[in-house]
Amino acid sequence: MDMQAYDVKNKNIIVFGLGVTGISSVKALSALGANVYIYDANKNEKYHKTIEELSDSKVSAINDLLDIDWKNIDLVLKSPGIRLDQELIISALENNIEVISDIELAYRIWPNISMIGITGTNGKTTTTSLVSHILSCSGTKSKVVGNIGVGILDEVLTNGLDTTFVLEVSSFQLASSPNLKTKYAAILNISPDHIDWHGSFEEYKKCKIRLTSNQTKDDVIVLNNDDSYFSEICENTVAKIRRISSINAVNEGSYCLEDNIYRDGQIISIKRSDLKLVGDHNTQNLLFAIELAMAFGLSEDDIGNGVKTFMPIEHRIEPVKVVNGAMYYNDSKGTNVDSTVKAIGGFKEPIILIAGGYDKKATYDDLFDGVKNLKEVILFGQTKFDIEATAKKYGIQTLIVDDLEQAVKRAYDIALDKDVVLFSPACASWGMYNNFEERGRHFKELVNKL
Ligand code: UMA
Repeated sequence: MDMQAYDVKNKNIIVFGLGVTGISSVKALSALGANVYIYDANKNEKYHKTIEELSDSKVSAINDLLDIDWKNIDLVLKSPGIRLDQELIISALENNIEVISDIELAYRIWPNISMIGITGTNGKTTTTSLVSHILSCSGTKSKVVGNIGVGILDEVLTNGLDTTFVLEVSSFQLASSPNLKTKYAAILNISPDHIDWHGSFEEYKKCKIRLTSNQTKDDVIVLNNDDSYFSEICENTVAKIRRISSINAVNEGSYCLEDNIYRDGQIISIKRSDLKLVGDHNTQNLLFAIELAMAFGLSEDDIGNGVKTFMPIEHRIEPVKVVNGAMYYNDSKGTNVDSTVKAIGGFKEPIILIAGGYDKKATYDDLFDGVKNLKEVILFGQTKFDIEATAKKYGIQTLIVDDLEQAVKRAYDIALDKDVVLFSPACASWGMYNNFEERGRHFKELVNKL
């Protein structure tokens, strides 16, 4: 059943949360003629600055929840991180006002939008970037959106409906996306994550599976044959199932044996080694990208060109090398605490973190608070003692060294199979290097010599 396009013109919409999602949504909705009301629980300096920047748009800020006249509100658009038990959401539901995600709203406004949806516990960002890159290489206008850090609404407005949006979608976003449907979708894998937010693994899993539950038999879902929840997802979809495996031969899908890739039992011209990213998980990401791109209608040659030219972004969680089973990553662009927090958050494996650098008088609690997989933090540079003192408060093991060379040597000495060695300094490079690029290149040189 085709959905009727939803017109937001003159609708009164509350945008709850003013981060990446909120800002993109406010810009787009006011451009589309909606009356936008902004609410954010944290009215800090950044909030006031953003409100000021948005003051040209048709928006008003809500200072107190009691000021909301629910009779006049048509919709609440919720930022993904916000939990469903927040007072504003409860009040909205009591007043029979729907609370949805920005992605759901994009789908309602533009039901015929060309979208490829990708979810899963791990590998979303790489697969999303790879698919978009393959599409672009083949001459298809394409843009990454969603959990990859890009609010969808403003992107659709600025890029237009001749674009294919490759959507990285999180469980938080799916929790508030009851009707969302993409013609092509992939669920990469499911393992326990964000249980605190969802309340249970069952809920989390249900949200992930939702990416395919609205699909019809004309749509395509790519699934991981090696994943524990493969059968359960199959039971919950009517879409055409394509599968991938990095372990076994599969029919109706793609698999990889050594360097060869087979699709529907036939060897194809794309090789595993055409992709410059290492690791088993990236073999799966590659197979997913191939299946999605094929379903989308691209040729093997076009896909092969895209795969060969896909470059991990230099210095941003850039895979460098596997040494004795441990994976080394260069995240020299992690020049502040937040950026390093994000890099750490990207791994479930035990992490040996190399950090430290120029002193910007930051506080380091966020690096360690609630983090359970830091095996050791190796520190150098001006900030080494400050970071060490903070790590100690959280019971995390540290070691101080003189420079990056010693740090890499120490990491090499203690790293075990499947560990991650992450160089993400949380500080600027100044004082020891001219810039983060030079620092990152030095790290890679040292690792490549191991
Ligand atoms: N806020 C409230 N009340 C609350 C909680 C938050 O008012 O109870 C306000 C905060 O003050 C803040 C805003 O809401 O101003 C933040 O909203 P948000 O946490 O949803 O963050 P955004 O900046 O909008 O970023 C979100 C995603 N963040 C989360 O899901 C936590 C980004 O994914 C995503 O890239 C972006 O939307 C665009 O889609 C990040 C993430 O960590 C990378 N995702 C998780 C993951 O990948 O594991 C799911």
